[in-house]
Amino acid sequence: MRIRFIFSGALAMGLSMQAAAYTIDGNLADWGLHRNGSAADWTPNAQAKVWTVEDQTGGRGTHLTPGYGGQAYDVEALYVDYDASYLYLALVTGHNPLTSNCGGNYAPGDFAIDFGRNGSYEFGLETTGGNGKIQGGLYAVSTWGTGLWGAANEGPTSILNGTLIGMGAVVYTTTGVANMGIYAADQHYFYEARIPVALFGAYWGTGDALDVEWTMNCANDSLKVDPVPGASVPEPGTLALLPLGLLGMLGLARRRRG
Ligand SMILES: [Ca+2]
Ligand SMILES: [Ca+2]
Ligand SMILES: [Ca+2]
Ligand SMILES: [Ca+2]
Repeated sequence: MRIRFIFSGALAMGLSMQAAAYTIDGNLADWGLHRNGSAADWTPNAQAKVWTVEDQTGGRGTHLTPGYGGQAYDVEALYVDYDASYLYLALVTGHNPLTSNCGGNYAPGDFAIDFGRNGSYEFGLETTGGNGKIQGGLYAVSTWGTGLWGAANEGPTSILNGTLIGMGAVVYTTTGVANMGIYAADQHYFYEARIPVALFGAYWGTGDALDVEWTMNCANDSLKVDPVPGASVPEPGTLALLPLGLLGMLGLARRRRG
């Protein structure tokens, strides 16, 4: 009982500093996502640092961007959160992770991470494993796959060559579920992942921005988001607003004096 009490106390004290905690199980309810058949299903908990939604629908011939494939290749939503220990990722897609026809050309890609947002993706998190890569491994990537659409891709596809830095965790679902978002009959699959931020070394926590991107090996559809770790560094938008805010306060003070 005493141990439990101390643990609870530590949890309570740490609550204000605890930015995020997710169970990496492929169930995205802990991100605040729902399956009510409404557009609001995609909106995560307020704590999520950055996220983007691009829910499309249609048959295999339906254009996505840059490629085709309709719901079966639709990358629908990508979410990023982090705390002092981990970078957390969540992905919703219409692409079944078991898709592997044509020698893997249409199989799932890996999570790609670009520090500095300069188009060079330094790190990759291996999603499904295979081809000598360990599922959940974080790689310093020397060669990325590039998909079918050249410069129109938002980013790379799968880790082809790289050095294993350490282990994260990736869980994904292979049974499609319906009733998420307004295209209620469409099937959806989920990826949930975390990476210890210590594995990023000096890249992490310097206020440097990063991109996280995911697509499948054909890159028919992709999504990218831009979190900013080291949030103590104000973004340019915040800085620009500061003088206006100060001017407003000065004006208010003058009026009160007058
Ligand atoms: Ca979860
Ligand atoms: Ca969709
Ligand atoms: Ca999409
Ligand atoms: Ca980079």
